[in-house]
Amino acid sequence: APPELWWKDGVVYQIYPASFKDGNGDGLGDIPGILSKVDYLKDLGIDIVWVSPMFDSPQVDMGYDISNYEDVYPPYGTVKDMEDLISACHERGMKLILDLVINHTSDQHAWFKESRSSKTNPKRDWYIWKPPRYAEDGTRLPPTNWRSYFSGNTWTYDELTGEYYLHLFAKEQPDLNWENEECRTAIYDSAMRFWLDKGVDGFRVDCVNMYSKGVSFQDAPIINPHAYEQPAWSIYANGPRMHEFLREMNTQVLDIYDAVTVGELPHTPDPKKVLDYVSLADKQLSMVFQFDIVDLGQGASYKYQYQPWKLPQLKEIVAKWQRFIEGTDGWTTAFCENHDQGRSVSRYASDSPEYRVLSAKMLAMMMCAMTGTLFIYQGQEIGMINVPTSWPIEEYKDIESLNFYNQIKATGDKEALDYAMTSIQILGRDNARTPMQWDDSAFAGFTENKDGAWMRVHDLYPEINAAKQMGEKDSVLSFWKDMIRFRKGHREVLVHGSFDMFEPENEKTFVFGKRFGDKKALVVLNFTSEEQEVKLPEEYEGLKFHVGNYGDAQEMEQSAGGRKVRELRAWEGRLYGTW
Ligand code: TEU
Repeated sequence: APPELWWKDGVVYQIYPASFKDGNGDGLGDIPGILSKVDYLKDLGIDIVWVSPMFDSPQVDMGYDISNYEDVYPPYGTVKDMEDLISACHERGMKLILDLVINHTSDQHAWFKESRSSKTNPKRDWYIWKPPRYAEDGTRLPPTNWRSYFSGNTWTYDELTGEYYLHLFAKEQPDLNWENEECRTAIYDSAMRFWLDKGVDGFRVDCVNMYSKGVSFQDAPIINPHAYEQPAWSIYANGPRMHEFLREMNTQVLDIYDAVTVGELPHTPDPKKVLDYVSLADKQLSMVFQFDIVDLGQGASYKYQYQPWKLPQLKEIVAKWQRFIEGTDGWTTAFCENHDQGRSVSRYASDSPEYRVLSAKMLAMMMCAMTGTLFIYQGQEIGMINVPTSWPIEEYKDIESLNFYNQIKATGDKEALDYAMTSIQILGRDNARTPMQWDDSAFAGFTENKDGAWMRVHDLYPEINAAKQMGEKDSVLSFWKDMIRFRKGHREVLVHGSFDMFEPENEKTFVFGKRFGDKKALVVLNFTSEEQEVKLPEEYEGLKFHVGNYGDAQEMEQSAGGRKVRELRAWEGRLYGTW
């Protein structure tokens, strides 16, 4: 790839600072903790480290509520620690990217404090303020009926000036007004140039399609007749000036630093619309996270209303976002975990004691064979799984899960509450936020604090931990390491190849091929706990076996001879190539 596209072949590792590694024994992860694990990341084969928000913050939403872009949350460390981390990554040939959270700030940010102080404050217009509406009987109503991501209305009334301010997330996360040019300029300076000047290589851009809300602020259509607040993303996402804003951000900042960006792009199922963000010629974003794969199983209007799904749905999603760049100048991403999602082994495969290791390796094989920049979330490389279903709601910390749980609890509907809890157990964000399991010492070696970690450590840490897996050739960690190396060794076909899917309707197995020039790779995966037969597709005949997640796959292949059918065991995956 040309040098400016270094990020296409990169393997990215996402760090969630609170839960990665505690360096000072206070029970909370921190930047010195990350520094102590930089060699671990290098050894895994990581090219780009993405650190989730470590900026100063009241932590209402785990740092996605920033009170000062130019400082670090003191329990995580200092700006100097970040400079050391940037150097440590660069010294090892790795890049570092930060989270860019610029749809909103914390209500404790100096900008918002000024904005709310009076209607005539120069920063009043930096946030979105609107007068109340009134019902016929005189009741005061918010400007729109929009439901916030964290339950309740997106508008909070401020007594001091008698107006409402907008917040798509928590009321402590007021939305910035991107229509205001001064505000945009301040964002570019404070959230971006400040860190780019220190050497960071780019950003994961939070909520990248929500900055342009339009100007009409109309009510959302009523989907749930039992509530006032309605899901409103169809109104505020992908607004009219979105691309204009991103082009401006690119020309004024990103392009000058050759910075990479990966935008978070929820609510955008149309490939043409996604391409509008990532077309290289249009100079907006390098790539995005399209949400279909992580939305699988979520309720249509409420995330935590789990909907069972079947394998053809997953396959169609994968195929769609593998293929959407073909014949274009856009780029795609391969990911199935992050800090907002349940663990992939639990969601897409099996986390039962017999199958979780096989499942984790099978998913690793699938991910490492995908076209696009590959993203791994901390703990995915050791096959961490969702929190045990025996944990009561009191162990959960996330504002999104807790607010939804309490909203349902208030209705007194026991059945609905059970359903919410089951859904949170599968999809809840806390599943990804339990402390990283480093070894089998107390609190998984995450912290030396005698009172433990800020969030309960997963009960299975004596079995699922990095130190144990480091020493085992057939562990999930070793498998990931080998797979990453394999992916890099065959980068054309695996990272850049075109995608073929076979038997899209098959509910048990996933068979896909990759092509680049004369080179082909074939991946066959069994997504069940029973034996399944797969037919090797004619177009991919005569390939050589290269990787399997069962130790004896090579022997099985030899005894298969020239046959065109394979018996795959529970959660078995095999990869073949023309080379
Ligand atoms: O998430 C924004 C987002 O689009 C939501 O879908 C999000 O995935 C959340 O789970 C709601 O269901 C980003 C961050 O990734 C998330 O952690 C933050 O809470 C949010 O922005 C606000 O900054």
